[in-house]
Amino acid sequence: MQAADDLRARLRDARRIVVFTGAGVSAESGVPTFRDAQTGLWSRFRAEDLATPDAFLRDPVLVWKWYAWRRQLIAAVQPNPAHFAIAELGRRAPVTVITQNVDGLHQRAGSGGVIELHGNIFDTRCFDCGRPAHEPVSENELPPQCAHCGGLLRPGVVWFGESLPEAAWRRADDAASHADMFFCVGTSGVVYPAASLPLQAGAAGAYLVQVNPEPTPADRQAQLVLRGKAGEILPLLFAP
Ligand code: BJW
Ligand code: ZN
Repeated sequence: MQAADDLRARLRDARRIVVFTGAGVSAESGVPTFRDAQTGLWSRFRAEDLATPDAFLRDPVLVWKWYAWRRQLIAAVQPNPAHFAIAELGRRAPVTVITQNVDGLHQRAGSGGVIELHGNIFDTRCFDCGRPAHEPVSENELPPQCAHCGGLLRPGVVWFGESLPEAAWRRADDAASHADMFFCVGTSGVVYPAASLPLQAGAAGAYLVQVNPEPTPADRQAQLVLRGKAGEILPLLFAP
């Protein structure tokens, strides 16, 4: 109770709040996480077979089938109470949402200015010339081709070994180093450079809050570790 009151007071006084999210924030919407032992995507598929440029060049149809399946799944789900609580906090307070998620659920819940570190699964661009493609990708004509250069089209996400979008990374880096409160929600904290943001915010003096049912490497740096589901904890934490 004391901790909850203390947190509410900090939230009221905070001038720069960052909410940094990972796959766990969308788990309660029905989007599989990556690394959860039973339900995570990597328990059924190997990351290196699907989420690297080499994997794509080796078998673009296989990779596209995986993304087409996930696009369909994500289009059919709804934001959950965690997304809505974050959007609601953003209407009352100076919040920057930084997400590793590619599902667009924060935006659908009403958050503005969301920084997408790993792209968006619904974007498509050319692997060769980089131009965006706006036509829907048909599952019957895989792999899709670029109308400009004939190269292969790819999903607009960041794979292992690729750099993060420069502008998004700059904004995230700036927000983390100037935050006075930093909420780290539903991420295993093992994928870099994203995983460095909470550590960087903590080192710069932010009050670091960790929300996750499981332990994570960033727990040691956190002032407050809340073990539980984002969809249950955030609506309580961010209630007006
Ligand atoms: C709940 C919950 C509930 C469940 N409520 N919580 C050593 C040092 C630094 C870097 C490296 C290194 N070795 C290798 C690297 C590079 C690599 C990396 O970090 N690898 C590590 C795995 C070791 N990083 C990169 O390659 C990045 N680029 C880069 O470094 O560029 C520089 C460079 C250039 C050239 C060569 C080398 C370097 C790019 C990383 C791109 C990540 N891409 C993915 C796929 C996106 C596309 C797609 O969706 O298909 O991004 S991988 C995947 O992991 C996805 C996620 O955004 C990301 C993070 O996962 P996240 O969100 O944390 O999910 P999970 O599943 O891991 O965790 C879920 C959590 O939720 C768990 O903790 C649960 O407990 C919790 N949870 N239910 C709250 N209800
Ligand atoms: Zn092209």
